[in-house]
Amino acid sequence: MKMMTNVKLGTTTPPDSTLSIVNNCNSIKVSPNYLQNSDEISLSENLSNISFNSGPHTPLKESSKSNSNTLKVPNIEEFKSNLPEIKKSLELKPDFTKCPGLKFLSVQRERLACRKGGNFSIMLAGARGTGKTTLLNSLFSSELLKLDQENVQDDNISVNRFELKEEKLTLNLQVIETVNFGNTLDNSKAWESICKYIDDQFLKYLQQSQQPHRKNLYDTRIHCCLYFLNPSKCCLSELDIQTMKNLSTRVNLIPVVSKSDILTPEELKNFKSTVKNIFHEYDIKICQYFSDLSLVKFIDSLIPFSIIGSIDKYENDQGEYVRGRKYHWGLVEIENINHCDFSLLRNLLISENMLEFILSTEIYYENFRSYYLTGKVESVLEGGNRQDILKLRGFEQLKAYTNVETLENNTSSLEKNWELTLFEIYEKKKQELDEKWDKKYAEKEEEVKLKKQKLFKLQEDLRFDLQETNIKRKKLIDIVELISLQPSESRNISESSVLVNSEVASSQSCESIQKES
Ligand SMILES: Nc1nc2c(ncn2[C@@H]2O[C@H](COP(=O)(O)OP(=O)(O)O)[C@@H](O)[C@H]2O)c(=O)[nH]1
Ligand SMILES: [Mg+2]
Repeated sequence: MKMMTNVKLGTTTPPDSTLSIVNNCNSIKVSPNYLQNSDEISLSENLSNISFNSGPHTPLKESSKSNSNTLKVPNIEEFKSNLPEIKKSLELKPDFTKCPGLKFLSVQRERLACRKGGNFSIMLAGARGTGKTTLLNSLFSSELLKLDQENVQDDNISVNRFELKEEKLTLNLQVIETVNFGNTLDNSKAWESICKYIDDQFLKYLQQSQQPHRKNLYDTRIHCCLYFLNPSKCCLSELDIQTMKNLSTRVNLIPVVSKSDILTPEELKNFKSTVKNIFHEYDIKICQYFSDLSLVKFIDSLIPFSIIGSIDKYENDQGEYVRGRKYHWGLVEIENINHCDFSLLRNLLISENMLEFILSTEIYYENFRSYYLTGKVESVLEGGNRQDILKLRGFEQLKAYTNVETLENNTSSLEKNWELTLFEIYEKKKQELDEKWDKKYAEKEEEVKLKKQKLFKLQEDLRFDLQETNIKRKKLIDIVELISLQPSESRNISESSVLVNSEVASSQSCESIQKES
């Protein structure tokens, strides 16, 4: 089911603005808690708009939340008639008699931007349970993702896409979250999968832009990566340093200390200074391609941002309903800059500098593109040739690159032909060998068969001899018995004659056996 929910952003957005969220993968449930300050909730399902009015704006006591949020559906005609009349502003129309109207360029640009909408991709990198999903939900004050919901793609990366609407502007938000980062026994290469994912998005864009039709480029390049540092360790691991170093060369990196409410102010201060020192020591650059240098300095002074995430609202000492985390010792307000840097981060990312992130990504992309294409040239050309081509500029370089591509194609077709020939040779040799072995096998089999037959025959003869010998033996025993019954003199003569006969018989049988074998 495709569901669209209009949610008023409360404290961060202008009073009359609304934010609609369409999630193509999952339907979003917005808890009534988040809507306490909303004057209006409108739900549209299957493109038919139904509007609900929750009555006048009154802060709700916690105990009465569920009862007071029952929604009443008014008559639609009555509702339409009560809508304020939209007056077209005459002020916006340029008076060309007085000036060329250049000042209206920004208005035109705004209209164009609204029509086109925008894409923003944010990556949340860090170990499981560091509060990535909670921070995302807090940034947009809505339960965009459930805490246990993971739309995992390959390499343990979860990707979710949302369509956010605020007034006339549509923002296509892509959220990439690492799922099992650093959870294996050997984490030395864990950073590679994240960096590969970023490079893959650049490559996808590059390949699309090389196609003849580039009207509908699908841009999944990542504009910002929030790296979540584990607050319980209060120090950086080798993996953290390696990952951030590699990320900083590919994307606008912002390190954050999540769940900073579990640290004392002293611990947080020390952790921040440790991180700053490490960034300095390893020369890890933050948002290095921002055009506004004062902004870079500002971010540098704040990193790592201390973050507390929550979408629940509680009443504070002043009687206001604020987002925060409630403990037995008190309330932590996530939007209070004395408690954490959440508001500063949200302003930086969404409200004030989203365009800086998007524009600077073009430079990261350009670096990737140049590195990738240069690598391609290098892999084809050798030594001296390569140097010459890389020194060329403009059209000459394009021409040379085209030649390289042709060369590459030729090389690959040559390789293909060569592969085919090799395969044919291999197949032929294989067939020859098979035939040779079959012949040999048949010969050997015949030999063995003959030998077997001979052995059977020999066995048969031996058996026959044995039978003969047994018969002779029996006869001899009978003779011996007969002799033993005769008087002693005649017995001596007949015994000796029997012995002579038996010796002759046994020697004859031995000879016959030897002959046979
Ligand atoms: N104390 C505290 N807990 C938090 C904070 N943010 C998230 N959590 C809790 O940490 C747990 C993991 O959060 P989750 O957003 O799912 O982390 P993920 O795995 O990095 O996406 C959940 O129980 C959250 O309620 C925070 O700022 N402070
Ligand atoms: Mg998560």
